[in-house]
Formats: sequence, structure tokens, C-alpha cells
Amino acid sequence: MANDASAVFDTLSPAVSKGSLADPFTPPADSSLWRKNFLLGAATASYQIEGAVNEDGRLPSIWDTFSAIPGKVLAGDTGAVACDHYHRWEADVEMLASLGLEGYRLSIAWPRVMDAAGAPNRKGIDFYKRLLNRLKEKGITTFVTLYHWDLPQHLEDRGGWLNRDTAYRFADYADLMSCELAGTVDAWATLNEPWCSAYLGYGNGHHAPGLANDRFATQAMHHLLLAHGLAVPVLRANDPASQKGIVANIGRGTANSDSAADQRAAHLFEVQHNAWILDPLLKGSYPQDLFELWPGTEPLVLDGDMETISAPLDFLGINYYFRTNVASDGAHGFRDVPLEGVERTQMGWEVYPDGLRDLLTGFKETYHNLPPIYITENGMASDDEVTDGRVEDTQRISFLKRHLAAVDQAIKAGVDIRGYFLWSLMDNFEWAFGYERRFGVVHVDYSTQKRTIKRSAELVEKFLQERKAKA
Ligand code: IFM
Repeated sequence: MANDASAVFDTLSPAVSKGSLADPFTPPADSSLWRKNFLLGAATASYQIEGAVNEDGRLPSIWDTFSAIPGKVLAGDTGAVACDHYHRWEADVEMLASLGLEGYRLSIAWPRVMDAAGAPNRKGIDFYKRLLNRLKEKGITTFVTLYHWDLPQHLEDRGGWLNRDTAYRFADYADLMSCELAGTVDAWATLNEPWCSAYLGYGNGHHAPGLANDRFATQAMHHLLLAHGLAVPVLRANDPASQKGIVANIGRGTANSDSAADQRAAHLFEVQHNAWILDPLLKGSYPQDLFELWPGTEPLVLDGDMETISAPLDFLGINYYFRTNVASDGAHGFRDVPLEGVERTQMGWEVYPDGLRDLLTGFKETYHNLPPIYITENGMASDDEVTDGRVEDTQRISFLKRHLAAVDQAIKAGVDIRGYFLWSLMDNFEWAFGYERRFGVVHVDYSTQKRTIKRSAELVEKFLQERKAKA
């Protein structure tokens, strides 16, 4: 399948070009990854893999509605079947365990487990009970995200994240799930990537529910963070032994020149991508520079909200993918200036591992109460094909190796990083890009649902075996 990324791919150095295995995965002997308590796992999300959208009482989510609108998702794809994980979960858990992965990060579909009146949907809850029990039997550490973007449509019909009431409904949902699943979850994350829910969902409309207004984005963000803050004490009360945290996607912004205007643009990029979420969580306030970028968009904040939002966390989940080179837009914002001649992935995203290290070390400086960190997502999409039963995803192997080296550098610089989850365990529904973009370390043939272990997964498995043998 031809695309921009494949053109860039062909220009890569021999060490990372197609078909070469000259750059294997195994980290150097002095890497922190050899520590046996550094958790190495893989992640997925409910709407991206489960399918079975009309089964066992599941209600529609905003992504069912959005993906049914022509033009919103590439090729008109939807999550109706996805990886059919709802029916194939047992084989998928076997596959995860056979790869030796130590951790699994999954999310719960809110519309599967509660009806519109807030009553439990027993069949949906039982699915997650069976899944988590099996993972525990296999000795796999479980990270469970409560909200990975599949808001029940009936809540969106009442305003979704623009309605403060959704935050309270989320706390009810967290209450139900933590009562039901206590003891099978090692770590709870309230939200996955509130930046995407707020900005892509309500700010530019690229994601469900598809609204486009900066003021909506800041208000949606406030209600998402409030939902998080309301849920944390509920999770603590119901499931005291587990860790509680949240997952943020972070973006590296670099300046296109040394000019003060471009430097300021890069700063504003990172305020918009990182400080917008991390400041309220870790400092109890919104960064004022955000409102320089988007004048007049201050959200409505009630007394006590910021204290609720900034309650201490046990961990912070960090998702990192790429950097963006920016310049001043000549007004009070920034504009992207894509760099030429850099390595890119199938998404067109620049491969820039230093950005992960630099952001993590920067957060340690900025936030004195930075909790322990898990890299809850990192990975890349490539145009993978099965040839003679094999998938040689050479660019991914090199990508993972370099990003894990960046994690090691951050650890050596003093950042407390406890684990890393590959995004993703298997190819899946990549939101507005449908099934074309393949992020998995396992290939999925969507016409047969056949899973094929990619070379990257084999090398991760080999490393984990070696690490185990040394322990
Ligand atoms: O697939 C997504 C995931 O759902 C959230 N983080 C980024 C991934 C790749 O775009």
C-alpha cells in the first residue's frame, strides 16, 4: 500500500531498512530495562479491539455514532467488529502470555457495563471479570483504564463532557467497576488522554463527538479532569490495594528557529499539549499561557474543583509518539512546520525518541510532586504485510529500541519510571484512520481474524526470556 511514510521508509539507513535485522531489539547490558521489576507489557482499548457492539446489552457509544457518519473515518470503517476480541479474548490472553509480556493495559467500555439509568449490566461486567481473572491466573499485571473515549451516547445526548453532570456519572461508573473488579486490577487509570477527548472531540472535531470550538474544548477538559478527581477517592475506598492514576499523551514541540517568536511558539505548543493537563493535576491550576493562545476560553470552575482535581496520584501514565516542529503564526499561536528528510511512520509522525527523554526530565524539574511514571503507550504504525507467514516489521523494532533507550536515559537522569507498555498488542481500529494504520506487535487479518506474531513481538519475547533467565 503506497503512502508518504513508505517513501520515507525506503530512504532509511541500512540498519533500519526493510528486510534487515541488523538492529535487533535487545537493550545494552547497562540498560535499566534489565531490572526485573521494570514492567514490560502491551496495551489495547475497548472500542479499538472488542467489536460486538450490539451484544449482551451494550449501549451505543459516541464512537458508534461518529464512525457511522460518512467521511468521519477513513474508508467508512467502524468498531462494530474490530478484532472481535469480545469473542476471542481467551485466545488473545493465551497469545499475550505466550509472548511473555508481564503487563496488560486494557480499557472498559462504559456503555457495556451500565444501562442508561446507571444500573449494572451484569453480562457486560462478567466479560471483564472473566478477562481479568484469567489475566491474574496467568500472572499478568493488570492496568485498567476506565475511559478510553467510548462515552455512552445517551450521556452525549445530554451534553457529554460539556455537561458537568457527566463527571458525577463517571464517578458512579468508577464506583460500580471498582466494587465489582476489586482484587483483579493492579492499577486503575481514570482517563486515557484527556487532551484527545477534549481537543480532538470538542476543539477541532476530528474525533467523536465531532464538535469544533476552543471554548468547548477547555470546558470539556475541566469536566474530564473533574471526573478524574471525583473518581480517585472512590477507587481508593473500594479497592485500596491497587494503584490509582491517569494517562496523559504528551507532545514535544521544538522551535523552527532561534527567534524569540518561534521559541515562544514552541513553549505555547507544549503548554497546549502538556501543561493544560499536567498543571491542574500536579499544581492545582490551569496554565495562564493557555488563555493567551485561546483568549476568552477560561472554563467555568467551581469552588473546590481544583483541589479535587489535584489530589495525589500513585502513578502518572505517559503516552508518547512524536514531536512537532513549530513556528510563530504571527499572532498569538503556533503553526506546524514539518521538517524535511526526517524518518516518519505510517501516520506521518516523526520518529523522535529524544523528545520522550527531554519531556520526562523536564517534568521532573517542573513538577516537584511528579508521581512514579509508567509509559502507558509508545509504538508506531507501519504498513505491515504477512509474507510466508511472517511479518518483518523492521522499522518498529528500531523504533522500540530507540524509545526504550530514551526511557533508560530518563531513568538514569533520575526520573522514576517503572514500566513500559507497547502500543499496541495487536493491530486495531485506529480511530479516524480506521483499520489502515497498523500499530500492533501482532498482525490482524481483518477478513479472517487471524493473528500473526510480528518479528518485533518475537524479539521482545526473546529479551524477556533472557531477562528471566538472568534473574
Ligand atoms: O490508538 C491510539 C490510542 O487509542 C490512544 N493513543 C494513541 C494511539 C495511536 O494513535
